[in-house]
Amino acid sequence: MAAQIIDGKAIAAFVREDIKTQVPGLREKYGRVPCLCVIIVGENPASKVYVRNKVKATEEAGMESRLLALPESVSEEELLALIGKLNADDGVDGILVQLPLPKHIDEDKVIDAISVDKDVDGFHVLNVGSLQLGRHCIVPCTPKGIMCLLTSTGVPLNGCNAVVVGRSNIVGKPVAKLLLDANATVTVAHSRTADLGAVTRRADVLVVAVGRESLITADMVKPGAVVIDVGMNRNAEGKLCGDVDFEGVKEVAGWITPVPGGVGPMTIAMLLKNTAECFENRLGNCNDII
Ligand code: BQF
Repeated sequence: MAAQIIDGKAIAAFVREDIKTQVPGLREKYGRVPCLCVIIVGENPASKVYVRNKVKATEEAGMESRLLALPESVSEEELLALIGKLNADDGVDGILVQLPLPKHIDEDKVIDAISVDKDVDGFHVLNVGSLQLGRHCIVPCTPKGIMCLLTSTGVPLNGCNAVVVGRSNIVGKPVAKLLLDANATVTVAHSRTADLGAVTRRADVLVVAVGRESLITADMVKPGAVVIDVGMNRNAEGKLCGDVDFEGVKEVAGWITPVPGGVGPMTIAMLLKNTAECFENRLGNCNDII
């Protein structure tokens, strides 16, 4: 029997609608709506699309967005100075620097310059540390969206074998921690894993975030498994595709996310959630002092 398709686009639309209904209440309570500031450096076409998606979603939810587009030639000092200004701006609740940055700019330095309470991406070293320690933190958007998609299937994570393929700081490592928190037995596989198929075939839940087209084929998937495809690749025909051979794997898996329309839309929806969360964290605390 063919897999059920996890409709990330529909679930994301539901989350976005839910946030939209909450925004008037926030305006009532705090006198303004959450404000997300998105910084893009240079002309990377994919980054431009992602940034446009983020700004559009923010505004459709009734929140404020500010887009700051800087030339490729901007210096690290100038970028850090801008972030310093936004940190000090009480009207800004979330700051997002679209990655990747040009090679002459140190990404770690830039991310850690963002005030931790405005770090909507959850990439700041203190957010990463807090996530690993199980403390309160902003959870990175893509891992948070993946957990939301897994919950939507109703498949229990408690005691399951979860395999994460990919060990990036943005997806692999944080999603492994979230799965561990959900009581899955977690294996992290990567480019040096010996016999990847033998590892992935044991997975009840398989999350693939590598960036290689058709890395995961039907023979590598356990019948009935939940397969989450985080890949964003362009194939030979220029079409968007994931890391999973969707046509083959959907005949074996129990559940599968498509690309596009799977994890991607959830990343955007979770960004809106994180923006509202940063807003409430900041303004809620501020009211306590007054
Ligand atoms: C969809 C991203 C790799 C590297 C850096 C919807 C997005 C993508 C796809 C999107 C992504 C991927 C983003 C779909 C933001 C997700 O309909 O399938 C939305 O905008 N994303 C990013 O900001 O940086 C990335 C992937």
